[in-house]
Amino acid sequence: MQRKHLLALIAILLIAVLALAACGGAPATEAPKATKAPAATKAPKATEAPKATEAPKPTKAPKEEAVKPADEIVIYNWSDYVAPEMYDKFKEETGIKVVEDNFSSNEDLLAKLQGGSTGYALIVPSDYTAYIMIDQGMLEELDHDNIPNLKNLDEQFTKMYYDPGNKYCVPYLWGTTGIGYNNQLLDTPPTSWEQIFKAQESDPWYGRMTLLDDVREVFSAALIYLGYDNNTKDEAQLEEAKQLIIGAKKGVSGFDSDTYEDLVGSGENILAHGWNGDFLQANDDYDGVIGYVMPKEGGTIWIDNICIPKGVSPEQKLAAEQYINFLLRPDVGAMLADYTYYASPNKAAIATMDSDYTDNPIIFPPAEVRAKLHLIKPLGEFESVYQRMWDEIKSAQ
Ligand code: SPD
Repeated sequence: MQRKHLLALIAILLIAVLALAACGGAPATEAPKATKAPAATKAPKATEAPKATEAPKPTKAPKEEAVKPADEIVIYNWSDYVAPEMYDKFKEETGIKVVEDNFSSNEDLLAKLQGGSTGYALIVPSDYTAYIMIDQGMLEELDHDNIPNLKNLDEQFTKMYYDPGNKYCVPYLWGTTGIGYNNQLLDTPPTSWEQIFKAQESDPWYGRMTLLDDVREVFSAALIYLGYDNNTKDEAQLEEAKQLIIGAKKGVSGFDSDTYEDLVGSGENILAHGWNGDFLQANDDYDGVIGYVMPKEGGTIWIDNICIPKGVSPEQKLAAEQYINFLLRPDVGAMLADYTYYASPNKAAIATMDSDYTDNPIIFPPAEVRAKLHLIKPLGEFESVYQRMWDEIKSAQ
């Protein structure tokens, strides 16, 4: 090949190599793949919330502020139904002051509560009234964790028909209703309701006796005397009892549930329809001149209960439960029973008491007397018939 042809061939080859280099193909200059998005612009998955707005993980609920007991509560109670030092003792031990207000009958208590807010943290209804209140949703449920001394109750008081299991109430004291008399002014104790309902002007007690100011108690005495059920719904029987009571009014100085025992003790009166413990208690002031009998026809037996009305604040409820627990202590239960002379449902308290109390047949009636005692029962709508007749008795001349 001629030298000029060789040079031309080299020149062509050189141009071809340069042209190929200009069209790419070498790895060092590889362009980024078009489908590969840069990490920085990667879109978040649709279900993945951006970190900044992510909801906080649920943490433990904040601890509930512990309820502190109220520093003062008001109890609505029967009169002379507490040992006065009990309130002082409770205040010393807990700092909680108990203030007492009084009622004279279950009907007054019920009406007051039905009338609306009262400010009471504790009330003391009898069995049949506790039943009505529970039935009408008027009571708070008790927190048994705050009342460990419930274990001191005699078992029978945990099974009462009106509140099995003590869900709402705790039995406070129990007793009977009969006749008290002044043993200095009467040679022989009364034996029958007849002496009240059929008193003659010639009887020394005529005009010197009282009947309880209590519709169901007075009707019970009259119905039992007549030989009827003291919870009768028979209007003819009730009418007969009503006439009997109206007929007795002339010989009765009044209807009284608060001072009758003092009137007998002082000698102003000779007889009174009343509650066993009230007469025994008054004897401490009147040198034992008051006797008490259960008439041969029988009488009533009742259980009073301590309960918390609906609508109290959590602080008041706790203070009230602490008071109930205090009451159920053996020493405090004994103090209550010893002062009031009523029968205690607190077995642990009774175990600490002496035989003056435990063997007293007026406080704990023997079987033959128990057999003649009747509970007052709730009567539902029919209660209004008793109330109407009671109003007629009160207004009769
Ligand atoms: N002084 C206290 C009297 C308590 C009487 N409560 C009982 C009433 C039953 N009907």
